[in-house]
Amino acid sequence: MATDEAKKSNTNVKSGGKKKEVKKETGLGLSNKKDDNFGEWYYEVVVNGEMIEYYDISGCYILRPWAISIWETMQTFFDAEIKKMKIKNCYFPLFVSPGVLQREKDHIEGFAPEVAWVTKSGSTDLDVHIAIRPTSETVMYPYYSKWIRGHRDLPLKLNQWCNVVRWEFSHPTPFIRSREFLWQEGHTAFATKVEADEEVLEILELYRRIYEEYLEIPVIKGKKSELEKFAGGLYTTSVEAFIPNTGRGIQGATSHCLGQNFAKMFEINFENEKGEKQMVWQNSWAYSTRTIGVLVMVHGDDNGLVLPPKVASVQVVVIPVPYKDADTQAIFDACSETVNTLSKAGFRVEADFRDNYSPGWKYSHWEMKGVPLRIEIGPKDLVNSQVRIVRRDNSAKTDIPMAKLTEKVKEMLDDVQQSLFDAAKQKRDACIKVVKTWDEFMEALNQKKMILAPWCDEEEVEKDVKARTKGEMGAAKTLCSPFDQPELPEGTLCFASGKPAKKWTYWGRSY
Ligand code: 87F
Repeated sequence: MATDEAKKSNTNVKSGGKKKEVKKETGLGLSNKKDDNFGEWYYEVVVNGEMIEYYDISGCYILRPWAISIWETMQTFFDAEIKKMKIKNCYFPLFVSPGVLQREKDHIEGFAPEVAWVTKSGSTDLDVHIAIRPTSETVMYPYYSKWIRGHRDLPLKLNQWCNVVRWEFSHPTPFIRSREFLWQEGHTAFATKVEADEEVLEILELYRRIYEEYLEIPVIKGKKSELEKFAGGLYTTSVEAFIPNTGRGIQGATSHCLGQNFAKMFEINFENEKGEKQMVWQNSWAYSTRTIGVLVMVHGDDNGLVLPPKVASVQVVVIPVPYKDADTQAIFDACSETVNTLSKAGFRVEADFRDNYSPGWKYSHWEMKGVPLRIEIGPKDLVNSQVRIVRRDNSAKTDIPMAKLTEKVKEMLDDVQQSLFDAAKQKRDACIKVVKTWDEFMEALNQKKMILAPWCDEEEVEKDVKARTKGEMGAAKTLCSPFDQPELPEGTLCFASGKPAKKWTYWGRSY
């Protein structure tokens, strides 16, 4: 795979450094196919689809309007939902003092190499170095300790939309693994564990909805193993997606119950109704711009991005198709009218009137950007009072009478939205393999499957599976134990240890 560095300037360069030969005349099109060279295909799609521009610091990317508009749609949904739950937005500083960061040192130890530090101002060394937040527990919790006094101060439910920095050393990938990314982080404190437990699942359900109802990506809700959970917390829940092309699971979002660990560290106490001092119960939860990467990987195809209508900033693009002797002005007018009609009906629609590009070039351009529907209007359409609608997801072409435009566009957008989910689910489900023995497990792993296996739920056994599957492609680990558990008959044995199985768990390689 070409390096991050090499991709900055030219996305049409193959790994070998040779320029691609095809589609020279337009400069459009991808030189890599999704099924042949997935990694390179992904880099090309995010750049040519105008979501990402490479930046001169490795692992950092420019998020262009086409990507940010998707982020904003998810943000609007999630923000409204958490406000219904009485969670309030706030903003804490980007910088963390070393003292406060150390208070969390037990579990931060593993993360320490990823923390970026400010050590200078101008040419002067700072007396006290300042960390850049990789997550905001240590930034926020000292103030939770100050603000929470009595039971009337609870629950305290805050969220912030911000950027965080984690100086990753493993292979950076736009959206999926970047050194700076955007997320929301929710941090809540309750008087009781019952309330905390309930919120963990309520938030997880919102994450499921982002993936399944907006991005049309099937996810599995479940609990992380002891080894894979957030070490600072009590338990971790997640939504897990799967990328069929690489055979890797990907954690879509996490919702943690922190228990009272941080309350202990940061002395977040309150006086209950009886005047007794108690520690709060806390949760934290996040989803990030990684969602966009999963979207691209799951739905994109050899012609570029494929966007679900709900998150596409342009849902319909109207392209005039003038012929030599046709009445160009009349075609342009029909396009404008189409845009007006559809905008008034509430669709996000744009016409591409640029006169320096051919209709064919425009088709490829908007296909690359993943616009769900394309409307073509040419002389024949004018005569017949119709438009031609082409679906991005399956290339189906339909001629629609002008009189039925709004109704048909609505129908087709809904259908595209649903079809994307159905196709993604079918592909994902075909990658799930249920196994009972180690041999079946290894076979499925080699076939890039997501594996559902009965497990004894012992940490040592998971470590052992990791060790036994170590290799070039990375080791297998648990993805989650699904909340939706198939029946586990008495006497079922763990696929890896042969001990009695306690639960069904998903395993696989992962991002
Ligand atoms: C990297 C450097 C320093 C992850 C890190 O998941 C610290 C950390 O604490 C770190 N990478 N984490 C865990 C983050 C846990 C938690 N934070 C709030 C979440 C949800 C949002």
